[in-house]
Amino acid sequence: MRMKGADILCACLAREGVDLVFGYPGGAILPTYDALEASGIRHILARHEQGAAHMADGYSRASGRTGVVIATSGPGATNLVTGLATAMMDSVPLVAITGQVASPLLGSDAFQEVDVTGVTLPITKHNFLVREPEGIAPALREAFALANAGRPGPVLVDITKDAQTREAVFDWEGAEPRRHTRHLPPPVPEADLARALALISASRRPLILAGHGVTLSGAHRALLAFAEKAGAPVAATLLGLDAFPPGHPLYVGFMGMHGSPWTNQAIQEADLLLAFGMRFDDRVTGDLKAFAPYARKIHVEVDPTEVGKNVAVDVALLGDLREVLERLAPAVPALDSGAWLDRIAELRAAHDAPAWPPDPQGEGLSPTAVLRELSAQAPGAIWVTDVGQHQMWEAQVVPHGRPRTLLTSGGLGTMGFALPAAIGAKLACPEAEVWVVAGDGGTQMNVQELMTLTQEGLELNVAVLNNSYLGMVRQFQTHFYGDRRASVDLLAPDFGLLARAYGLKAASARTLDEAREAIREARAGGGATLIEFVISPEAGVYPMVPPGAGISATIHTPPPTEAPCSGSL
Ligand SMILES: Cc1ncc(C[n+]2csc(CCOP(=O)(O)OP(=O)(O)O)c2C)c(N)n1
Repeated sequence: MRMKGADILCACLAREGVDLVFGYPGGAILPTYDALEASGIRHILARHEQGAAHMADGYSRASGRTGVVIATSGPGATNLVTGLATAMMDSVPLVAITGQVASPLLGSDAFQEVDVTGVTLPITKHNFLVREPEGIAPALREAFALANAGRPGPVLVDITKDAQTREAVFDWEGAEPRRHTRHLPPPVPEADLARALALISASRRPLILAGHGVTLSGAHRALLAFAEKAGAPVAATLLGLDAFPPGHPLYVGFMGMHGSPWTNQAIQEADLLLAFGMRFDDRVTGDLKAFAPYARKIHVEVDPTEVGKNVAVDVALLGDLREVLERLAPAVPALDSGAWLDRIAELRAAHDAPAWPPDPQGEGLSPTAVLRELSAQAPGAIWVTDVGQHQMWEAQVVPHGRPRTLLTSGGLGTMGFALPAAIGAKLACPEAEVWVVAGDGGTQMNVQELMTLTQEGLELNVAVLNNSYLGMVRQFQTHFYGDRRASVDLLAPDFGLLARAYGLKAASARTLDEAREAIREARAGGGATLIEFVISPEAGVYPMVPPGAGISATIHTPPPTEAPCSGSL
């Protein structure tokens, strides 16, 4: 059947099961927008293409489905860049569709022309420039397959305007994807599994390091079964915090730069690390030379380029984590790890009383007390955090553990991520309670998406932890730049007025009682609420392993020079 390229594109989206896309129109993508209108696919109009990309990302992280974002050529497409890089670093499956100038104009510096495939080459798994309507269905099908094959990630399809308007035969079957199979590792050989099992059987102090791969491969149950059978404790990266039930006796805790000291110490004392779907990011390992000196290492990873990249491993099992764990679990022995679990309990007891992390020093409302209150009132929520101190306090304080309930930009650390990603998450899971946790800095980065939230009638709540600083940067300056505070005093608008201007309800809290009440009222419903929590400006996130240092250099408290409350604006 002959159809316009834009209609072919919409037909492909429908066949891929897409019923919701995010985007922002413009000249070079107008034929597609026109076709979308008639297609029945719901379109969420963001206020900025970066917001649209994070929405598609949040939608994908919350649901496991492929997020789709659409933008026009030139500035529309370049505005996607941060969103694509964010998804790339955290292995989130996205398909981005951009309009391109008409093919006769390509390379002529035409109005709104940018070499988008060139720009996005390093921040996508793959990208396509499509100049013919016949190329749309094969590129789209390939894009969806690639976005999800092996290690997931973003794929971009740039389509010239004339390819969208000209006609071609729509041949879905003939466009079956082929190339993506190259991205799938073959099944893990039995011999490799046997080598891993031999190392596991010989271990007395094993430690599982759970990363984002647990969620991406749907391996939560397989991980629990494996850990319980082996009697192996589990530590989590930031993106692995929702990989394992936090109340479980085998759960050790959050590892890395702001992780719990006993978790980091357990890594140092382990004789075997089982790295499951994590990539030894520098925020997790610190100084590689000092990292886990006594441990043999088994790495289960779907992306071959990650193996041996940062940390040399003894056995690499290349494949889908869930499959590997399901094959390993029946054969794994119950380890004699009782003394090791006692040792971890001892390490924990040294830090865990009365509550960990301790409330930060400084006058005023404590951010960790606010987050404790939030998680007590909203225990089943999806948490979408921005980047900065608040992100780390949230990771330390709020128990996660149900899959896809902590959405955060771990790899790229993108400020401005949380609000749009939460909009995507709420659209993916309309029944879920969704909370944004952001700083005053990050909130101002994509604040315009509050209007998208209101236009779509979404009920989600935004917690702004306002310390009048770019707090995390200020903390680094305190420790590593002699407390010289260059460009971190941040004037914020009146968040209450701003929220109301965007159609939200608003509250401000300076005491814990006010915080409690504001959270209660926000949860009572009747519309989205933005709550500003005016927190102690000087509060720091501790412990902190300095960048590039080993855990012996961990900083537990602010230096004596850190003046209380001097930075209030
Ligand atoms: C887009 C972007 N720009 C800059 C940074 C560097 N950065 C990391 S944390 C941070 C401060 C964040 O301040 P705020 O949003 O107020 O949160 P807080 O740390 O105070 O909780 C900055 C500037 C970043 N991560 N992302």
